[in-house]
Amino acid sequence: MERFYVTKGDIVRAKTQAIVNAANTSLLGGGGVDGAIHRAAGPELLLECETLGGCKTGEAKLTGGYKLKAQYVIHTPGPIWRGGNWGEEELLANCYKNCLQLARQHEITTIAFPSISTGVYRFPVELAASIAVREIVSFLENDQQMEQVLMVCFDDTTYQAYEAERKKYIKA
Ligand code: AR6
Repeated sequence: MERFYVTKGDIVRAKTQAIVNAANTSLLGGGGVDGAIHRAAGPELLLECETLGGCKTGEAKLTGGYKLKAQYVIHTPGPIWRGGNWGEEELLANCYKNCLQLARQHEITTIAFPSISTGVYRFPVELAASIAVREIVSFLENDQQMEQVLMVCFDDTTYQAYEAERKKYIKA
């Protein structure tokens, strides 16, 4: 999986063509990574988001990146963790699938993801990491166009969870 990397840092500084925003269904901004992306992109991002009519959990919508280094932002509302019996795992998998599909439709070749749903939405990080890495690896196995997928983790615990999952896919 030489096209997939796990890194630690702030996603607003990512030099990829697109960055993913762990949004909410209104797409009108919030805290966490969503707040950081809107602050760094500037007010025009919110103006474009206001035209989109929100987004369902697990789906994805694309906007410009404005003042960000990234050309595009792909917004996806992750599921709120409610104990695991409310389709949370499938919804989180859909976030990764739909973001990657949308990226492919727009001929995006480099993309960075934050750890969707594991902040305010309280999705357990190890489980989230196993779902995210499985979906990214499976996408890359069937795609020749994507050159780089980055997971940008904000803290050590998150980084370790995703890196441990990534290592499971490296052939011995
Ligand atoms: N770069 C990378 N990761 C970050 C950054 C950053 N700049 N800032 C935070 N994280 P969260 P969620 C990490 O809460 O759980 C918002 O209000 C953070 O440490 O941002 O999907 C939205 O509007 C955590 O590991 O997203 C929604 O209402 C991960 O990003 C709600 O929060 C996700 O944490 C979405 O909650």
